[in-house]
Amino acid sequence: MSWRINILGSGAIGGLCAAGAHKAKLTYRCFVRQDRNPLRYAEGLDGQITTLEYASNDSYPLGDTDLLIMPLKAFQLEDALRQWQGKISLNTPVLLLHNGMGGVELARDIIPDNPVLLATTSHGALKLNADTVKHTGLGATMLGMAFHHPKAISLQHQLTPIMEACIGPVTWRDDMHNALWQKLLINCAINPLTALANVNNGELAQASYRPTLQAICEEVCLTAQACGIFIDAKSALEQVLNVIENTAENYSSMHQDIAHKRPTEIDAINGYVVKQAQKKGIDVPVNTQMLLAIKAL
Ligand code: KPL
Repeated sequence: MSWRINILGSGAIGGLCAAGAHKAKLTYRCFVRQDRNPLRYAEGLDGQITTLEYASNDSYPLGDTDLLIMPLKAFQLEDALRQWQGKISLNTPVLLLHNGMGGVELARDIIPDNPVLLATTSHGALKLNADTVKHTGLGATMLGMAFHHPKAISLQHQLTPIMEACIGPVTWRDDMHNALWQKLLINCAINPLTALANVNNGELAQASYRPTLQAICEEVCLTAQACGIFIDAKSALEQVLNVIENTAENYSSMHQDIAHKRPTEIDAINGYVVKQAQKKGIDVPVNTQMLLAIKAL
């Protein structure tokens, strides 16, 4: 059975997925909204340029062996899910790939019968201009089910190799929610600080940022624990420092959004932590400060 991969949007991570599918000779097409330019080129870590395939601005019905990948911003997801909900069969797997939280709740609400997968990636990517994306840092991707589905095991076997080609290396996680909280922690620490200070990720290795990074990690860990997810604060800070080192040359997605005057994902990142903390009666002053400072920009 040959899968057709459908990639939504014109974002940097979607561009990486398309380039990976192209190089592996998989069948894929990219869809963008009517008013948006499609991505045309992807520059690999080795400098090699891939010319991407592009379907059209018109979405068309997707069947059971069409994988729909949604590498969108968290705030674009609701509209996109509503737009595609009538165009996909109930068996079409939908893969959410965004920073921050909130996608699972939307998918459960809008496409409750479809198999929904979640992915989170630490690959770095940058849009050089409207039609070119550049792979800026080698990362890894975690993949798992968003919620229970009877076909979960066969989907794991079918879709892991596909995603491996698109944006590997891929690790399948049965505890995807833990993985998402770990990525949330990294985004809470790196994204607002780089955007506010107008620096690349590597700058955050300076000692002056350490107390803020540590406070963010501690607050996120406390909130995660109250939500039933255990992340140790010490290893959390170590993880953040590792990502800072491995993506030192990258500008975070929030830095890029602020620099291009685009809406940010702050509500799904630090905003999500602040909301969960409020529900649990936990004080998270540094995450609140990040949220307010980014909103004020
Ligand atoms: O996910 C990222 C982002 O920029 O959104 C990190 C891991 C921080 C890499 O820049």
